[in-house]
Amino acid sequence: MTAPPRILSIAGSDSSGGAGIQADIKTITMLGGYAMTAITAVTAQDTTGVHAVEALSPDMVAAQIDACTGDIGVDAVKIGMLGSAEIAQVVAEKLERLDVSVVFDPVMVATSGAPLADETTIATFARLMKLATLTTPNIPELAALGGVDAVLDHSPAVLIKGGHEDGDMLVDRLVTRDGEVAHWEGRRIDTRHNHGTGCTLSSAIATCLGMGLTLEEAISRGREFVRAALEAAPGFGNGHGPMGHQAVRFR
Ligand code: PXL
Repeated sequence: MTAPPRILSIAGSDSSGGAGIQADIKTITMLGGYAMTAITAVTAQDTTGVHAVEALSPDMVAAQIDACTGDIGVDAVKIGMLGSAEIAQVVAEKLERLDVSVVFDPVMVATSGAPLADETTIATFARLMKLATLTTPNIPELAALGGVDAVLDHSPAVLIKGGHEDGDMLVDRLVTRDGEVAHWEGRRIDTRHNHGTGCTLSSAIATCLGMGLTLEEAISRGREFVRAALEAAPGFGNGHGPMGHQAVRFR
């Protein structure tokens, strides 16, 4: 048995289990990775919305990162919800000293529409994009970051996720400073149970990068994982329900 890739998710906790840290642990585990976490904030939420948010102290986030990197070690990192600008700065400080693949999901709002990052936190994203291997905005996030050229000023690669576009066929595009490198087209999976898709995709890509796959291979596999988990959504809750990570068997 070969050792699993060690994946660190730096993200917020979603009590309902569909997004955030919980989605990341399920994704990393189902893909054969070893999941570790640095929790930035705790949310009380269900499939209908976010009812309360409490960020941890920056020191506590730093201590979690140090504990993981110092003992077990890390092969790849996923960054999701940051909780505060101070936490974002501490995360950047820690990761700037690590030489591993980093997938940065610039989380701004929850699937339910609740804000998960304030203006001052979003202002720190340039520093995180700089250290990221890949930044994975959806269309509204890309607009808030100033468009693809603005993102590429900082991040070497951006995956523009087309899930918020209209129409039946959706396209995700991988763009670097050399232009579009690859794109993936897929038929829309028509479901309201799409909570946690962004978290799941970014942690799946991080896991695959940690296994040594190329960026394009990692994105392909990550997309397949998200689509399979969407198809397997159990239909829980009255709002945007969770995906079915537990049902995806790839190996
Ligand atoms: O998908 C964005 C996201 C990130 N992090 C947490 C979330 C969500 C969406 O609901 O709850 C903790």
